[in-house]
Amino acid sequence: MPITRGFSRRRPTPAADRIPPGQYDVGAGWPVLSAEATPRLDPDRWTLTVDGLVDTPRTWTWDELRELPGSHFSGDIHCVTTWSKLDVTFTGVSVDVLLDATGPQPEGRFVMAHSVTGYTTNLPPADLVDGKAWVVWEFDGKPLPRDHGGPLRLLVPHLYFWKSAKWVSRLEVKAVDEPGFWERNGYHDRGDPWREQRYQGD
Ligand SMILES: Nc1nc2c(c(=O)[nH]1)N[C@H]1C(S)=C(S)[C@@H](COP(=O)(O)O)O[C@H]1N2
Ligand SMILES: [Mo]
Repeated sequence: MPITRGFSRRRPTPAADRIPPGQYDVGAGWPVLSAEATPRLDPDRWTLTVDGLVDTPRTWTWDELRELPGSHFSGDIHCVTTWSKLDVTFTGVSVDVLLDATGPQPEGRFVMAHSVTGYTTNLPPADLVDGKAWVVWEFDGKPLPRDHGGPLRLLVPHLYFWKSAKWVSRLEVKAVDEPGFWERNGYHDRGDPWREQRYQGD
């Protein structure tokens, strides 16, 4: 039986439903987007600090970090420059583990993520807890490439990817919200891809 072209509706693939508005599937590639030169960092001298308005500020060495209970994220990431990458897997430690160990105080209603390079991005704790954010050292079962933030990057996959600070070295819990690097340069404070919160005012 002939089927009239354009008449049969293609059922949306599950993948299509996973692309937020204004985004496209970048496929197998993974663009590198860095405002700074890629640093060469030695994991053996790496530390990650959680401080500011917390009961017990802490600094983990690389080995200490790797001994914390690890977990995986499998899912999709979305860059504000309109690419989305589906079905990626990262391995690291949930930010919940780091915050539970340090005890953010009630006045600590904001977090600034700092990279060793000086890059910053601001988030409310609500976007970092309950299994929504990680610090990760592995991508698809291999060490996180340097260009993509190796040895360690923040991963906040439910927000646009600029919130996922590469070469992250510090989570600072703060009382006041201050914009990070891209937020000062016009990007949205929160950056929810499903609401297309790309720029301030969106
Ligand atoms: N330190 C640092 N982290 C960063 C950035 C950056 O320029 N410097 N860019 C952000 C932006 S805009 C995006 S889209 C992602 C890009 O990550 P990728 O290069 O691994 O794709 O990293 C985010 N984290
Ligand atoms: Mo981005």
